[in-house]
Amino acid sequence: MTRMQVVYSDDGLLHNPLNEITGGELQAYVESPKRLVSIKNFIDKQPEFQVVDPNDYSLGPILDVHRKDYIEFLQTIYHDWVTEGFPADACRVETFAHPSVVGKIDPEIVKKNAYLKATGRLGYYTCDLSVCFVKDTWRATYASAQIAISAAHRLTLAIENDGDRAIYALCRPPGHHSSHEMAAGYCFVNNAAVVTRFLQNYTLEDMNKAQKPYGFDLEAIRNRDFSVGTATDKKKILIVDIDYHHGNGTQDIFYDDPSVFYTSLHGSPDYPYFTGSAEETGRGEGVGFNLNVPLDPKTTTDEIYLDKLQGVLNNTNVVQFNADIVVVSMGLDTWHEDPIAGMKELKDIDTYKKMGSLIKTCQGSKNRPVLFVQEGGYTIEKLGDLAGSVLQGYLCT
Ligand code: OKS
Ligand code: ZN
Repeated sequence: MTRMQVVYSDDGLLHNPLNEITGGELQAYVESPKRLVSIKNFIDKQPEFQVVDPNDYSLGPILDVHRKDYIEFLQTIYHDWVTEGFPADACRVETFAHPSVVGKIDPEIVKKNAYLKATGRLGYYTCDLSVCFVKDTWRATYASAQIAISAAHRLTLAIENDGDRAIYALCRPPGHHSSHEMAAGYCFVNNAAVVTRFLQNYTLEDMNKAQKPYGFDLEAIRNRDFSVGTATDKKKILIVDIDYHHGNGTQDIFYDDPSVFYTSLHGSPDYPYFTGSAEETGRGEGVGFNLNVPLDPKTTTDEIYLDKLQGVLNNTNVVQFNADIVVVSMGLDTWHEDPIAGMKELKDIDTYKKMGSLIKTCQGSKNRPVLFVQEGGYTIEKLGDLAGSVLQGYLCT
């Protein structure tokens, strides 16, 4: 295999908050549209990548992961915030639904209380000060998810026709911190989780039927019947999260589920602070299907990182799981120069090629389909090179 499709839309650029509160201070919003532009420019110059438009699968696949009231919140909060007289460029949380405040109260009552004010809803559904809504945040979030879903559909088609075995969803905002009813860490909809359920729930026929031309229209979406997958042979999905941060949202969504194996290598201690330890191995039927590898950001070299990644891919439980499809949460913020993250001793661009190569050869198979989903990464000028290296590493192996 020598080429790869890249699903992309300019709608991802529409989410452009001015700033966030980090380290106690107002700073420029790190998860900027420039990230997408940088990767897209790089991809456009490489002949092996073919950029394609997304299609529209409406809210059906998104609602297989996220609660309906949460998705409605994402669609309406900015408007309600502005209507209440708050500033148009800074729709974000200020009061949190901490367990000590709400833990003993019937959740339905808590939600009813939260709904009385926009600030209450922000506290209920969001989790930190990196989350900021602007006028078109929902539009960009919707595009991001549709890009990922479109990539899953294209990959499924290709598998059926003996075509490409990998595809790249070039999307933002990212997703892996977002859970069923929570936005966090620049994430609103968990794209990796949505494609995982889409691949499990939808037959190729379901996907073909659900597919409409992309053209975002909020009212049309509100009035549409949402598709439902009818697959009976639930595929086993391995999620490999190589973003610098722990994907707490993805872990949470699949924590009880033995049909999805979530594994993550991440810097620790660091954001999201409360999750990501090796002791988190799953719950109930999901025990043994969650694997966290926390790494020291100061001492993890290129060599150590690759060794740990290989260890994850060859882990006994992962090998035994024998996934049908691999979803890679591809963050690029492990790079040593990353302004908010970075393994300080991870400095060799070839390491990213080798990551792609390891993902291809994982578990002795060169043929397991792989869906790369873009997550974090903030060294704007370097992002194209980093993303391209992982993908080229995959292609050249
Ligand atoms: C707030 C930082 C919050 C988000 C950091 C993580 C974003 C990311 N000061 N996740 O993968 O890249
Ligand atoms: Zn990250």
